[in-house]
Amino acid sequence: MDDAKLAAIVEAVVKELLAAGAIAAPAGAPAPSAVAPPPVMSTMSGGPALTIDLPDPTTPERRYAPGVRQPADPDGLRALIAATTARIGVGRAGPRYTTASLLLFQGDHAITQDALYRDVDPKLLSEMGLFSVETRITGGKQEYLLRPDLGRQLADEAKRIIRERCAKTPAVQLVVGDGLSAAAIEANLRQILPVIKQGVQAAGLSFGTPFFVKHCRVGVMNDIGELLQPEVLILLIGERPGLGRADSMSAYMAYRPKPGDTDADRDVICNIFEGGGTNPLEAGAFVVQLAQKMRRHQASGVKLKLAT
Ligand code: B12
Repeated sequence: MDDAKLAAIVEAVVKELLAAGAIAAPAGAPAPSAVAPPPVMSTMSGGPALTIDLPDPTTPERRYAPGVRQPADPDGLRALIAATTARIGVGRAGPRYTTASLLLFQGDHAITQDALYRDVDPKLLSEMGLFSVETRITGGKQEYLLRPDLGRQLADEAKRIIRERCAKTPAVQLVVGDGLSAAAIEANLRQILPVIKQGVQAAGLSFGTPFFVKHCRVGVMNDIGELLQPEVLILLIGERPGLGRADSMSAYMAYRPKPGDTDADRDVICNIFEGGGTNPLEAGAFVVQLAQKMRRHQASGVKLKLAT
């Protein structure tokens, strides 16, 4: 592009910005010829004006609205979008995301981060009758994310408390861990815990003293197994949140877990959440069934698969 063309473009842009009041005119400069109407402003408590010119992108109608301009096959596009929760058909502005699509992504990412960095509400834990212990993580969530190995081991103090407060050698021991989503525990625990407890007791099995582990990873099951020696150990834990989906919980289960066990010795019932996943009430019943199956075959994980 030659210099004259470039200068003309710069001049036009500056003129537009001056007209909109976005930049101040240099001293002595002539006033802009045409003054554009100001954008719609909403002022919060006398603070700086904030321009909102987009509808909320998080509503279900907006979230799944096709963003492609003039699609060749509009019905086909709608059918594709309806077939998945993945972000497809969102359209683009040149080579970039549209602003609405970018805002939606950032909003969903914020939900994910909140679920991960927040602690489970202590009121919920006391309502469910759970006392709380911690793993070897001492440096908060940041260390939890960086050191999964420490999240797989109970702190010495936790071991002492568990020994003191829990019944030993129960048929079924239930433990709840925050894992990667506090929101998942808060969304599902009230429903699933009573179903599991009643199901275990109705089957005539002893139900150990349930408790909560903060900064918890799945591997902590081995330490708990060594301490309490349950036949079946159930760990309800928050799954890694997806974008905008933070309420999904898993039940990891093992038969007579002990130090050295791996995920090959465990089973998982995953995607426990209302509205699209396994409903927590149904999941609770399924967990009890699986616990009975583990006891019957005296095995879990790959060994259980081979035995059935
Ligand atoms: C992250 C993840 C992984 C990671 C785990 C690494 C890590 N350090 O986090 C990797 C990529 C290694 C992985 C591998 C596998 N995974 Co995976 N994984 C997940 C995911 C996305 C999140 C799990 C999570 O949030 N855990 C909670 C946190 C707090 O636990 P954690 O202690 O940090 O991490 C442990 C668990 O994630 C566990 N784990 C991960 N996957 C699996 C699968 C099984 C069967 C078991 C017992 C344990 C297990 O391994 C980690 C180390 O102990 C889930 C999806 C979901 N919706 O849950 C699938 C999921 C659990 N995985 C699944 C599967 C099938 C597998 C594989 C068997 C795939 C394969 N064919 O190889 C392997 C098994 C690996 C193993 N550990 O033995 C399925 C389980 C389905 C089922 N009901 O059996 C899920 C639900 C995905 C799906 N929808 O299909 N996985």
